[in-house]
Amino acid sequence: MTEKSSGVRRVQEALERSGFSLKVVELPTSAHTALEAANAVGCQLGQIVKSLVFRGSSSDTPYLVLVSGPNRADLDLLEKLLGEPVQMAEAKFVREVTGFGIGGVAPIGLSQSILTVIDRDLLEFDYIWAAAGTPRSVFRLSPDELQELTAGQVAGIS
Ligand code: 5CA
Repeated sequence: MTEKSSGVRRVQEALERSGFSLKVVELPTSAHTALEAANAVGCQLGQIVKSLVFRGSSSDTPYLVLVSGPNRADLDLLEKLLGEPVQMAEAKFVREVTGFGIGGVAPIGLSQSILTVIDRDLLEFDYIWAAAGTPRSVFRLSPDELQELTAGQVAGIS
C-alpha cells in the first residue's frame, strides 16, 4: 500500500513540476492491461499508452518503449533504432529501473532517467492515457505533452 502510493506520488510530483495542468485519476477498478484501462476510462484501445521496458542484450541498458494499446513493439525495428538487440525486461528489472511494478509503469516519475521511444501511432489522437504508478491510476495528456515530458524519440516501432 505504502509502496503503491509512493509510485503515484512520484508521478504527481513530476506532473506538477512539468507546468502542464495534468492530474492523476484513480480508477474504480484495477486496470493491469491496456484493454482494461480503455474500458475503465471509456477511450479507444489505441489511446492507451503501454509503458514497456526493454533491456539491451549487450549493454543491459534499460529502454522505455511507449506503445499504442493494440500494437506490439517489433524487436527488429527497436534493434535498428537503439543500435543493439533488446529483449523484454523481466518484472524484477522493470521495478529496479523504473520504481514501478508491471501494470503501473508510468512514462514519467521514473526512479532514473531512461531513454524513451514513442510509438508514432500515439500521435494520431488528441488525447491519450498512461498509467500513473499503479494499475489503478492513470492520467490523460496530449501526444505533444508526452513527447515533452519524456524527451522521447517518435518512431514507427510496430
Ligand atoms: N495499467 C495498464 C494500462 S496503462 C498498463 O500498465 N498496461 S501496460 O501494457 O503498460 O503494462 C502491462 C504490460 O506489461 C504488458 O503489455 C506486458 O507486455 C508487460 N508484462 C506483463 N507481465 C510481464 C512480466 N511478467 N514480465 C515482463 N513484462 C510483463
